[in-house]
Amino acid sequence: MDRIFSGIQPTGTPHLGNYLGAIQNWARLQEQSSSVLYSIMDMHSLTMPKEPAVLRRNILDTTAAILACGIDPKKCFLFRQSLVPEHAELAWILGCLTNVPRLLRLPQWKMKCTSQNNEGTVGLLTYPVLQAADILLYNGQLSEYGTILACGNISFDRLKVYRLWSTHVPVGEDQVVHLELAQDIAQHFNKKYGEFFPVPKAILSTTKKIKSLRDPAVKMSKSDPQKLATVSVADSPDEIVLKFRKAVTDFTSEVTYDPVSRPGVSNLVSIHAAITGLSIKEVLHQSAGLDTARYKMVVAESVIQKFAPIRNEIKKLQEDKSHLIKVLEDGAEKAKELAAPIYQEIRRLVGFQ
Ligand code: AQP
Repeated sequence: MDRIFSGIQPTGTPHLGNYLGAIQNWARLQEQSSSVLYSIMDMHSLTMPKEPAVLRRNILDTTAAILACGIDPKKCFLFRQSLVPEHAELAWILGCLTNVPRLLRLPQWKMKCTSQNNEGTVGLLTYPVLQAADILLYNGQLSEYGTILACGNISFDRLKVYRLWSTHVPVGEDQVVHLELAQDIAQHFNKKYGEFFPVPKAILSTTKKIKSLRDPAVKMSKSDPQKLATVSVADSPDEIVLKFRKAVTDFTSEVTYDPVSRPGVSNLVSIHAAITGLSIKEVLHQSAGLDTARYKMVVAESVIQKFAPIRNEIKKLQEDKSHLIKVLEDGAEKAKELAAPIYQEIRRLVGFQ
């Protein structure tokens, strides 16, 4: 049986990149397995410190946005990471199996550490180990002891049933190295303590990284300080139009797709294709004859159409905070139920029990 695990950091309202690169895919995946876990990664978000009140608000805003995008708590377990402390406990165990030089080589460390003036924290260095724990916590081999069976005069001994969970993790390209680390850690654990973790597998999102509208050399990010760079799923039509109107392109007015020499306009084409479900070729065919100024408005309109119902739903959901809190708490209870037997077995294997 396959389990699916993925998460999002509550670092602000999700944006077009989060939607196209992750959440849209999550909505499809929740239909494909009865064991799907989506987590609001509040512990991860502390790697870039936030005021407590801001974090509290972001957790609920992210939850409202995810529900509004079609994630249904009846079809998946939607929970807040810190409500399941086994994530942190397992991260400690796995951290004791991970070499520091392996972490120092990860590209995200180098990039984020530079953005913190080369004074990265222990949390920033080791969060990929916490990511490994997030996945492996739901990925053990569960051993269940069935009841003693009697059949005629043949009695069976206690029946040992092994169920093998293999976890599939939907990831963007930039996260592949972190999933490889989780695979290595799982193998290291198995070598030291005996075969226990099936090695997790990546489901690569087909959507390429959506780039900043102000600088197509970098990805769209919640934490980008430039307000016009990021289109939030909760933006009004006027805000969306303004952001696309100001999107950085180049001096050629034709609409073409060439991410290397024309990154700005190619980003618009990628957004247009992903939001409408058309291929790049179909989008270019439809846009033949438009100049980039008019094309920006076509793309803006397609985003407005997609986000209008989501925006209305977010507003409704934000009015009932206690409902959002309950969704996350109920999800955490269910996630704990899945994690508990696996974590108990890990405790036994390492000698804590
Ligand atoms: N620009 C993007 N294009 C496509 N996919 C993206 N994702 C993030 N940005 C883009 C995918 O969204 C999921 C959740 O991301 P996250 O919030 O856990 O972390 P992140 O990648 O660090 O996202 P942000 O928006 O850039 O947040 P901040 O600014 O806080 O760091 C992931 O699957 C990610 O690949």
